[in-house]
Amino acid sequence: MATQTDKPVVLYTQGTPNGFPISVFLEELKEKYGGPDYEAVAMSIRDADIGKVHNQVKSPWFLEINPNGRIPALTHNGFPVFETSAILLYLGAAFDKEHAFSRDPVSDPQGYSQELQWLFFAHGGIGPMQGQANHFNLYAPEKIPYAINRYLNETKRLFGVLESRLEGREYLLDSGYGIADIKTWAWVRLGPRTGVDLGEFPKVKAWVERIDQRPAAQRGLKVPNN
Ligand SMILES: N[C@@H](CCC(=O)N[C@@H](CS)C(=O)NCC(=O)O)C(=O)O
Repeated sequence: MATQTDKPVVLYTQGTPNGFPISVFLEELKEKYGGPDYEAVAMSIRDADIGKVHNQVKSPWFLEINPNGRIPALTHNGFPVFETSAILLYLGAAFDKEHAFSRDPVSDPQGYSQELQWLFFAHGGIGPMQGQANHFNLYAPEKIPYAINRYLNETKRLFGVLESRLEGREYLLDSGYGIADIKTWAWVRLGPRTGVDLGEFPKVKAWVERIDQRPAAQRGLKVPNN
Protein backbone atom coordinates (compact mmCIF):
# COMPACT_ATOMS: atom_id res chain seq x y z
CA MET A 1 0.00 0.00 0.00
CA ALA A 2 1.12 3.56 -0.66
CA THR A 3 2.20 5.15 2.60
CA GLN A 4 0.04 7.65 4.53
CA THR A 5 2.29 10.54 5.47
CA ASP A 6 2.15 14.30 5.79
CA LYS A 7 5.66 14.65 4.35
CA PRO A 8 5.73 16.31 0.91
CA VAL A 9 8.13 13.80 -0.63
CA VAL A 10 7.87 10.02 -0.44
CA LEU A 11 10.78 7.97 -1.77
CA TYR A 12 10.12 4.32 -2.64
CA THR A 13 13.51 2.72 -2.59
CA GLN A 14 15.94 -0.02 -1.60
CA GLY A 15 19.64 -0.11 -0.71
CA THR A 16 20.96 -0.45 -4.26
CA PRO A 17 23.01 1.68 -6.68
CA ASN A 18 19.75 2.85 -8.24
CA GLY A 19 18.13 3.73 -4.92
CA PHE A 20 21.08 5.52 -3.31
CA PRO A 21 21.43 8.48 -5.72
CA ILE A 22 18.00 9.73 -4.70
CA SER A 23 18.48 9.39 -0.94
CA VAL A 24 21.93 11.00 -1.21
CA PHE A 25 20.58 13.93 -3.22
CA LEU A 26 17.67 14.38 -0.79
CA GLU A 27 20.21 14.45 2.05
CA GLU A 28 22.31 17.04 0.17
CA LEU A 29 19.20 19.20 -0.33
CA LYS A 30 18.27 18.88 3.34
CA GLU A 31 21.77 19.88 4.40
CA LYS A 32 21.85 22.92 2.10
CA TYR A 33 18.24 24.12 2.29
CA GLY A 34 16.72 22.35 5.29
CA GLY A 35 14.35 20.34 3.08
CA PRO A 36 12.32 18.85 1.53
CA ASP A 37 11.30 16.59 4.34
CA TYR A 38 10.85 13.06 3.02
CA GLU A 39 9.74 9.61 4.03
CA ALA A 40 11.63 6.61 2.66
CA VAL A 41 9.58 3.48 2.06
CA ALA A 42 11.60 0.25 1.80
CA MET A 43 10.32 -1.80 -1.13
CA SER A 44 10.92 -5.52 -1.55
CA ILE A 45 12.40 -6.25 -4.93
CA ARG A 46 13.30 -9.91 -4.85
CA ASP A 47 12.75 -13.24 -3.07
CA ALA A 48 15.75 -12.66 -0.86
CA ASP A 49 13.99 -9.82 0.98
CA ILE A 50 12.91 -12.17 3.75
CA GLY A 51 10.00 -10.98 5.81
CA LYS A 52 8.68 -8.54 3.24
CA VAL A 53 6.00 -8.97 0.62
CA HIS A 54 7.61 -10.62 -2.39
CA ASN A 55 8.37 -8.28 -5.27
CA GLN A 56 6.25 -5.41 -3.97
CA VAL A 57 7.45 -3.27 -6.89
CA LYS A 58 5.09 -5.18 -9.18
CA SER A 59 2.01 -4.52 -6.99
CA PRO A 60 -0.86 -2.67 -8.72
CA TRP A 61 -0.66 0.30 -6.29
CA PHE A 62 3.05 0.75 -6.99
CA LEU A 63 2.64 0.41 -10.77
CA GLU A 64 0.41 3.50 -10.54
CA ILE A 65 3.50 5.36 -9.25
CA ASN A 66 6.07 3.63 -11.46
CA PRO A 67 4.61 1.77 -14.46
CA ASN A 68 8.04 0.13 -14.89
CA GLY A 69 7.71 -1.59 -11.49
CA ARG A 70 11.18 -0.79 -10.18
CA ILE A 71 12.82 1.28 -7.50
CA PRO A 72 13.48 4.15 -7.14
CA ALA A 73 10.28 6.12 -7.54
CA LEU A 74 9.14 9.22 -5.76
CA THR A 75 6.02 11.27 -5.20
CA HIS A 76 5.98 15.00 -4.50
CA ASN A 77 2.60 16.13 -3.17
CA GLY A 78 1.21 13.10 -5.00
CA PHE A 79 3.00 13.78 -8.32
CA PRO A 80 4.85 10.58 -9.34
CA VAL A 81 8.35 10.46 -10.86
CA PHE A 82 10.32 7.35 -11.89
CA GLU A 83 13.80 6.60 -13.35
CA THR A 84 16.79 7.76 -11.28
CA SER A 85 17.99 10.51 -13.59
CA ALA A 86 14.48 11.88 -14.14
CA ILE A 87 14.01 11.98 -10.36
CA LEU A 88 17.35 13.75 -9.83
CA LEU A 89 16.46 16.35 -12.49
CA TYR A 90 12.98 16.84 -11.01
CA LEU A 91 14.33 17.32 -7.48
CA GLY A 92 16.92 19.76 -8.85
CA ALA A 93 14.25 21.81 -10.63
CA ALA A 94 11.85 21.73 -7.68
CA PHE A 95 14.21 22.25 -4.74
CA ASP A 96 17.76 23.26 -5.75
CA LYS A 97 16.87 26.93 -5.97
CA GLU A 98 20.49 28.17 -5.91
CA HIS A 99 21.63 25.53 -8.41
CA ALA A 100 24.16 24.20 -5.95
CA PHE A 101 23.91 20.64 -7.33
CA SER A 102 22.06 20.96 -10.66
CA ARG A 103 22.40 23.28 -13.62
CA ASP A 104 19.86 25.84 -14.80
CA PRO A 105 18.83 25.21 -18.44
CA VAL A 106 17.84 28.87 -18.94
CA SER A 107 20.83 30.79 -17.53
CA ASP A 108 23.42 28.04 -18.15
CA PRO A 109 22.39 25.94 -21.19
CA GLN A 110 25.90 24.55 -21.71
CA GLY A 111 26.30 23.54 -18.06
CA TYR A 112 22.87 21.92 -18.27
CA SER A 113 23.89 20.10 -21.45
CA GLN A 114 27.04 18.78 -19.74
CA GLU A 115 24.86 17.60 -16.87
CA LEU A 116 22.52 15.74 -19.25
CA GLN A 117 25.44 14.26 -21.19
CA TRP A 118 27.00 12.71 -18.08
CA LEU A 119 23.66 11.69 -16.59
CA PHE A 120 22.74 9.92 -19.86
CA PHE A 121 26.20 8.34 -20.01
CA ALA A 122 25.68 6.84 -16.55
CA HIS A 123 21.97 6.07 -17.01
CA GLY A 124 22.31 4.38 -20.41
CA GLY A 125 25.87 3.06 -20.06
CA ILE A 126 27.36 2.44 -16.63
CA GLY A 127 24.16 1.36 -14.84
CA PRO A 128 22.95 -1.17 -17.42
CA MET A 129 26.42 -2.55 -18.28
CA GLN A 130 27.61 -2.86 -14.68
CA GLY A 131 24.21 -4.28 -13.74
CA GLN A 132 24.55 -6.98 -16.40
CA ALA A 133 28.16 -7.64 -15.35
CA ASN A 134 26.90 -8.18 -11.79
CA HIS A 135 24.09 -10.39 -13.00
CA PHE A 136 26.24 -12.72 -15.11
CA ASN A 137 29.16 -12.76 -12.68
CA LEU A 138 27.36 -12.95 -9.32
CA TYR A 139 23.77 -14.15 -9.76
CA ALA A 140 23.24 -16.11 -13.01
CA PRO A 141 22.61 -19.82 -12.29
CA GLU A 142 24.97 -20.70 -15.14
CA LYS A 143 28.45 -19.21 -15.67
CA ILE A 144 28.59 -17.99 -19.26
CA PRO A 145 32.14 -16.74 -19.96
CA TYR A 146 31.14 -14.81 -23.10
CA ALA A 147 28.49 -12.80 -21.21
CA ILE A 148 30.69 -12.30 -18.13
CA ASN A 149 33.58 -10.98 -20.24
CA ARG A 150 31.43 -8.86 -22.51
CA TYR A 151 29.79 -6.88 -19.68
CA LEU A 152 32.87 -6.76 -17.46
CA ASN A 153 35.02 -5.44 -20.32
CA GLU A 154 32.40 -2.89 -21.29
CA THR A 155 32.16 -1.74 -17.64
CA LYS A 156 35.95 -1.33 -17.56
CA ARG A 157 35.88 0.61 -20.83
CA LEU A 158 33.27 2.99 -19.38
CA PHE A 159 35.36 3.45 -16.22
CA GLY A 160 38.23 4.35 -18.57
CA VAL A 161 36.06 7.10 -20.09
CA LEU A 162 35.48 8.46 -16.57
CA GLU A 163 39.22 8.26 -15.86
CA SER A 164 39.90 10.50 -18.89
CA ARG A 165 37.11 12.87 -17.95
CA LEU A 166 38.52 13.29 -14.43
CA GLU A 167 41.94 14.29 -15.76
CA GLY A 168 42.35 17.83 -14.42
CA ARG A 169 38.83 17.84 -12.88
CA GLU A 170 37.59 16.96 -9.40
CA TYR A 171 34.06 16.21 -10.62
CA LEU A 172 32.36 15.32 -13.90
CA LEU A 173 31.11 18.81 -14.77
CA ASP A 174 33.28 21.89 -15.11
CA SER A 175 31.02 23.57 -12.54
CA GLY A 176 31.79 20.97 -9.85
CA TYR A 177 29.95 18.35 -7.79
CA GLY A 178 26.32 17.65 -8.59
CA ILE A 179 23.65 15.18 -9.64
CA ALA A 180 25.71 13.70 -12.51
CA ASP A 181 28.40 12.72 -9.97
CA ILE A 182 25.84 11.37 -7.50
CA LYS A 183 24.19 9.16 -10.14
CA THR A 184 27.48 7.79 -11.48
CA TRP A 185 29.28 7.39 -8.14
CA ALA A 186 26.54 5.14 -6.72
CA TRP A 187 27.43 2.50 -9.33
CA VAL A 188 31.17 3.06 -9.68
CA ARG A 189 31.88 2.79 -5.94
CA LEU A 190 30.72 -0.84 -6.23
CA GLY A 191 33.23 -1.55 -9.00
CA PRO A 192 35.28 -3.94 -6.81
CA ARG A 193 32.16 -6.05 -6.19
CA THR A 194 31.60 -6.21 -9.95
CA GLY A 195 35.21 -7.34 -10.44
CA VAL A 196 36.81 -4.02 -11.43
CA ASP A 197 39.99 -3.05 -9.56
CA LEU A 198 39.64 0.70 -8.94
CA GLY A 199 43.43 0.81 -8.54
CA GLU A 200 43.53 0.65 -12.36
CA PHE A 201 41.58 3.94 -12.43
CA PRO A 202 43.32 6.19 -9.86
CA LYS A 203 41.40 9.38 -10.69
CA VAL A 204 38.10 7.52 -10.52
CA LYS A 205 39.14 5.98 -7.19
CA ALA A 206 40.03 9.42 -5.74
CA TRP A 207 36.70 10.84 -7.01
CA VAL A 208 34.77 7.95 -5.40
CA GLU A 209 36.56 8.55 -2.10
CA ARG A 210 35.90 12.30 -2.31
CA ILE A 211 32.15 11.70 -2.62
CA ASP A 212 32.13 8.82 -0.08
CA GLN A 213 33.38 11.32 2.51
CA ARG A 214 30.49 13.75 2.10
CA PRO A 215 28.22 13.59 5.17
CA ALA A 216 25.10 13.59 2.94
CA ALA A 217 26.48 10.63 0.98
CA GLN A 218 27.09 8.72 4.20
CA ARG A 219 23.57 9.45 5.44
CA GLY A 220 21.99 8.63 2.06
CA LEU A 221 23.73 5.26 1.95
CA LYS A 222 21.83 4.28 5.13
CA VAL A 223 18.41 4.79 3.45
CA PRO A 224 16.12 2.88 3.71
CA ASN A 225 16.97 1.79 7.23
CA ASN A 226 13.86 -0.23 7.94
N1 LIG B 1 16.56 2.46 -15.17
C1 LIG B 1 16.02 2.31 -13.84
C2 LIG B 1 16.57 1.06 -13.21
C3 LIG B 1 15.89 0.72 -11.90
C4 LIG B 1 16.19 -0.69 -11.44
O1 LIG B 1 16.69 -1.55 -12.20
N2 LIG B 1 15.85 -1.01 -10.18
C5 LIG B 1 16.01 -2.36 -9.67
C6 LIG B 1 16.77 -2.34 -8.34
S1 LIG B 1 18.38 -1.69 -8.47
C7 LIG B 1 14.66 -2.97 -9.36
O2 LIG B 1 13.77 -2.30 -8.88
N3 LIG B 1 14.49 -4.28 -9.64
C8 LIG B 1 13.30 -4.98 -9.29
C9 LIG B 1 12.67 -5.69 -10.45
O3 LIG B 1 13.18 -5.58 -11.56
O4 LIG B 1 11.65 -6.34 -10.22
C10 LIG B 1 16.37 3.58 -13.03
O5 LIG B 1 17.41 4.18 -13.31
O6 LIG B 1 15.59 3.97 -12.14
